[in-house]
Amino acid sequence: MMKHAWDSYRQYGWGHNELKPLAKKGHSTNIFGNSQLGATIVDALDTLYIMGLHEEFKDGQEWIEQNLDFSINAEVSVFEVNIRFIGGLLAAYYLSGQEMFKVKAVQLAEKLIPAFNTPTGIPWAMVNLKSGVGRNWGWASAGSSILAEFGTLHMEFVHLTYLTGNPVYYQKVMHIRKLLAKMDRPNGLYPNYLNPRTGRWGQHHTSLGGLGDSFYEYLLKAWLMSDKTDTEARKTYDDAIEAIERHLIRKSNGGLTFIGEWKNGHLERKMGHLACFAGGMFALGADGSPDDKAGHYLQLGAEIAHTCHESYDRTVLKLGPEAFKFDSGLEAVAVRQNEKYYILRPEVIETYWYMWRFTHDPKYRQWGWEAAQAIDKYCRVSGGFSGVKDVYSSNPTYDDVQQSFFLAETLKYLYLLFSSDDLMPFESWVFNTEAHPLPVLHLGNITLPGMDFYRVC
Ligand code: DMJ
Repeated sequence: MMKHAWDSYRQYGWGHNELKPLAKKGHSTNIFGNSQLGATIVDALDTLYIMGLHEEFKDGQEWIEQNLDFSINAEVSVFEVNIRFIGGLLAAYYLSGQEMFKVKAVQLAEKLIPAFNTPTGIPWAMVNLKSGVGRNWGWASAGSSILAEFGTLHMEFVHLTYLTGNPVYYQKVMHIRKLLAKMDRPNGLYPNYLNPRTGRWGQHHTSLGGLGDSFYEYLLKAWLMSDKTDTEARKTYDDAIEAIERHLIRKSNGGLTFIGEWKNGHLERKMGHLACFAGGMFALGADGSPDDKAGHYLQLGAEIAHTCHESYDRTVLKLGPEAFKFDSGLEAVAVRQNEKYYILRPEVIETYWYMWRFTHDPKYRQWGWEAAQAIDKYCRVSGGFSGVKDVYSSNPTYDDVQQSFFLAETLKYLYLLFSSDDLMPFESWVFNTEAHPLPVLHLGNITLPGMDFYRVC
């Protein structure tokens, strides 16, 4: 499947950000600006490496060496470029040892730094790579920045400081952490919106799915990546998850545990496909959780995995919808037409993989295999893989996009699910939110440059 996805992109979309597998031409969205940054190449590199597809990796490396240039007039998403490009380049560097990847990652990071020029230091959602001018999405509440966007920079930025000795990256993300720590949280929950001019929360919406998800993931992973020395991150994660469990996690009448969305004091009984990643996160965070709750969190991870599997199993295509409800007799099914699509997302398979590593219960491989077969049956077309618009229709139409995260995440997690545990072991690697592996930093007594800055402030 990886060969088909890559070869198709190589043939029809090379250098474009993504591929339109039916039209057989390049594709891009506004997260990458009006640019041809080869997002699929950068996102796929480490998957190719891990799978031993070295010729393809070399091909991608050459393209990056010769063509990837960030001095362009393009307005890009700071979050997306960080998790896909900086994450992808850093992982390619750590796996292959090729300095060029590190150099490109640092060049790109320099282009993102102007996004932090706001009155609070909370970055804008978008930045123009040439002018450095930043702004926020028009749709975000009251000009706010998004929690899952400004809260998903930590892993990559700590590595940038570690690799370059330049304290700036570390200081930028630690500043965000300190600012959040000082703020009041309604019911202990972090709202998804924060205004970077005023430093005030926007609408009080909280989600473990879209707009919130990877903020929580990065708290846990900051701790793991620091060889469990960043106890401040761990404590912040534990407190946040406790509040989420109290206010957002419920059991349906049919016994399915789900994660709802908190909207101005009201729980919406709807779970997004994106929130399914949390099963894996709970399992990953079980060890080290307070008050001997490791068993509880592993169980919670298993329950979320089960619910998300049900969301796949209750469809015609055996692929999960974008969002599913737990209301008026309906359980784990999408209601609205515009929530019935599947765009090759990885989160459910990601959770199967973490659950497999921690339990070795064969049902996770079984479920992963079902998903792989369904993707191959319903999403494979002659020009690659496409998302589908309705997982409840036996005759679905295609969206004609091969997302770069399909190669970065979905296929990587599937491969790892069927590999032995000593491939990319958790003792040595932590995966960023785009599934790019970064090594655990065994710093011992060494402090990162910039840490002192925060000690004295
Ligand atoms: C990916 O880009 C990342 O996993 C992100 O954190 C959330 N969504 C997509 C895939 O669904």
